[in-house]
Amino acid sequence: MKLVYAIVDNDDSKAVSSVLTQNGFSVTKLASTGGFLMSGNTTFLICTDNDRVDELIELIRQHSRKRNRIAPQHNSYETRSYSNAPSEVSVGGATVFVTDIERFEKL
Ligand code: 2BA
Repeated sequence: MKLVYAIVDNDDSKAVSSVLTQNGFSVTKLASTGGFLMSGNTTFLICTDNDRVDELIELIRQHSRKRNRIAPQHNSYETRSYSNAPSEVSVGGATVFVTDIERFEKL
């Protein structure tokens, strides 16, 4: 079994949640915050059989859009520099981590 973590934009969270549930995946949603933009995103935890991981990732890919967001201004203490200019970063579709599950139990 695998545990998949998928970080998606909040605006895609409902669509991702619906399609995964409709396709028989069990899903836990966590409210999370990106360390760079410091804005909310959604982290999905999905435990599934090895042979469904590719299908799962494809469903997430199809329902997670790439977006441009304005990054906050960052101070650099090392160089004592400060940027006033807002800059854009590309966010998503989704950031996905796949990990092994050593043991899975429902008690
Ligand atoms: P954030 O940390 O808020 O990052 C939002 C976007 O800002 C990133 O999009 C990336 O384009 C940019 N970015 C992030 N860190 C940066 C940095 N140090 N310098 C310049 N630009 C930076 P994505 O890569 O699509 O990531 C979306 C969200 O997924 C992230 O939100 C974070 O919550 C999560 N994430 C991405 N990569 C991760 C990783 N290696 N480990 C843990 N979480 C990750």
